[in-house]
Amino acid sequence: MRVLVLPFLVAALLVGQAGPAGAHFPSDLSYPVFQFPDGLEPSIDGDLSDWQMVPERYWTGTAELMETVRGLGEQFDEQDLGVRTAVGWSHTRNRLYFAVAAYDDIHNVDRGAPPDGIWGGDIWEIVVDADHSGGIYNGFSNQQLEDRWRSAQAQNYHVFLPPEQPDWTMWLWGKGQWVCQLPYAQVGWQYDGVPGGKGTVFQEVSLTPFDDLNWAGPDSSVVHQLREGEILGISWSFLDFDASDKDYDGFWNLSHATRMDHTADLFPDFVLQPIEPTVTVVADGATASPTRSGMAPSYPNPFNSQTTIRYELGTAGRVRLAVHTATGQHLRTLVDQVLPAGAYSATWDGRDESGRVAASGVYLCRIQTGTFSEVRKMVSVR
Ligand SMILES: [Ca+2]
Ligand SMILES: [Ca+2]
Ligand SMILES: [Ca+2]
Ligand SMILES: [Ca+2]
Repeated sequence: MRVLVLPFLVAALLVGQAGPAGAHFPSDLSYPVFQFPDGLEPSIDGDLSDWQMVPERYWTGTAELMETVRGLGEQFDEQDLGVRTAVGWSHTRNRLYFAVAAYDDIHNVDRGAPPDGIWGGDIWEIVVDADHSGGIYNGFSNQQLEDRWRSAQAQNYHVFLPPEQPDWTMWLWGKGQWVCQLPYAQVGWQYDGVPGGKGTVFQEVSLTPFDDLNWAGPDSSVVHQLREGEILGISWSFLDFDASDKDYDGFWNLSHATRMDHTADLFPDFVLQPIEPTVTVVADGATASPTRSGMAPSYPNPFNSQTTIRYELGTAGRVRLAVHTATGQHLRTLVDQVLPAGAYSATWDGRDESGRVAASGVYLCRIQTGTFSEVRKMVSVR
């Protein structure tokens, strides 16, 4: 971890250079950012079903956080605050996506009308340093520097969990509030509890990455172009207020350093991943995309050890492919995930969910998507 000396940083900024990339924190650790294929980017509505395709290794939780204000350290209590988070990106749309499911025992007590009333409410702070410049982005020595350079090297977004007022969902620390709205940013959320009670907030955020953010507006700012394989500095904090609006019940942050709210050198590294093989289209032709959905007869059929089921999706969506007995009893799920349009295959080895070999006989393979379903017979001969 490196703490920059302010005069040096200001000098670097004034000649138009980024600050040196810091040794990010914690060191020797990076997090993956899931690449959403074209057409499968999440809808920012608080419904996290479009994140089901994101494999487990992309998810982080309460255990990765450190409480740094009250002194709890790693002594988290998921009955007080329990979170599950993931980050995604889209090459075509040049956007970052964040998802959280946050359980809290006392969620978002109404402290009054915004903007003053937001303080003392539960907040998810997301900080982004897209070009990995590091550097100070808040707390400059005079107002002129503060006006220009706050949020320039990195952006500190406050996302309310959940917002007390529907039109007050996100706030940028600094003057550049224009980035908190479409087309630059969007917040969507759902909450299964009542304000002041316990419950889980499901929230999605999309953000535009910046090399330089100028509060004056987009014309004097520089959008960062996301590239596969590059490292971004990203962190977040969960500011949990419960009974009191004066004291944090917990200030939990991924960076493990409270001063990440001033210095982008303290952000963890996030690496933009290629598209996962599990969501890649197994296309018969290089650019072929089927226009109709359907399932072919399994082959071989009858079969002895295994049989292959080929199916095509005309549109992207959730697919369930399962084997049932002749009387309709569920035996085995072969596929249950969101897939892009394309041609696929799945194999059934004649075993049930617990690995037991099913007896010889007739079985049914059923495919179901949002728009069609089909059933085909398979005969097992042992
Ligand atoms: Ca969604
Ligand atoms: Ca709490
Ligand atoms: Ca930066
Ligand atoms: Ca709370």
